[in-house]
Amino acid sequence: MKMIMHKQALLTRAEAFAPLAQTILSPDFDNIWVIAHCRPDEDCTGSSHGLAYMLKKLGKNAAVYCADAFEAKYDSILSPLNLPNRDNFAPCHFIAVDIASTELLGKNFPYTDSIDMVFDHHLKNTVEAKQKLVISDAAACGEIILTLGLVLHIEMDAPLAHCLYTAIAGDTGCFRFSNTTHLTHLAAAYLYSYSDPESFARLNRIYFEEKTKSRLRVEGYVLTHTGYYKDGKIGFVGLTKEEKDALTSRESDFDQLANLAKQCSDTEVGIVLHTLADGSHKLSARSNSYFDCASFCARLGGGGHFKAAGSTLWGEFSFLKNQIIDTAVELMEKYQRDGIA
Ligand SMILES: [Mn+2]
Repeated sequence: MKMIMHKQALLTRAEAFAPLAQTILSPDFDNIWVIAHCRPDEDCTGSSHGLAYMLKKLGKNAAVYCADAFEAKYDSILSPLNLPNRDNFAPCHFIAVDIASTELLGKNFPYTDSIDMVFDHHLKNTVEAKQKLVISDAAACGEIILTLGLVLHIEMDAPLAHCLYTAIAGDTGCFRFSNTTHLTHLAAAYLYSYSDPESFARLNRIYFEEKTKSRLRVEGYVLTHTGYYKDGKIGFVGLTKEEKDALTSRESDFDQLANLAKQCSDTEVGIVLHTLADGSHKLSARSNSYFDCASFCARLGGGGHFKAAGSTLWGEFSFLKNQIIDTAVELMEKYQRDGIA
């Protein structure tokens, strides 16, 4: 009875899925690459593999494409899916998942103009495709893929539940962020009924607790080097290529650092700038309540969500650092003038 209620609630968005589901079910729609964005996170990893697995259940040839490798922490959810390698067949159709803009397809992606379908939850999705479904109040793309599975009458099982749970837990910071809604919890409750609590607890431990020694070194650096501005409301930390190299060579150890730069109880927004191997600089901003990270990053050539946004910048590090801090301070002063901050 409870599961039926959850299923019905999860189908409240179902109408919008019909045209895309119809395309997917067409026999001509086969040999599909499901594309995850470069530098894949939990949401796009779980959503893309979950969707490819669903397509496999429909008897289709489907594989996941990603410009970058998936981290070892995903092995336990990905290997039970037994998906074919993308090099095993020539792709005819392309579905982009959790990809807000074409740059996220990765450099040298040869099929940018051939995207058939987009499933996403980023408000400003600029990927061109024949069919698009963007549900911006979905906390994770995993919620959208779950509903797609229900619309397509895909049989849920533990491997699929683990994939979609990974996606949803990932983008909500394990159900802590304010993008988490009652539908997010219903989706999780639905997925929980297809596996055991121990498995989900293990995934939570892997994604949210376990850290490598090198990651702990990076976190230690961020916590001790964050500079505070505007009465501590802005936390900023920058890591040049040299500073990063002294800590670790693993690029993934530098993901999601902006949350650490706002851990101080006075701090509204955490901002991180660090240099990537190609010489570009990655800017990330995460806020607690009123600081609009999307418009902040838009002023610096990027974009994203209200409380989580980013940009890729080119130029001299210290010049960019000053520009970023000035922009954040300017915005914070506006919030103070408006009585928001
Ligand atoms: Mn996402």
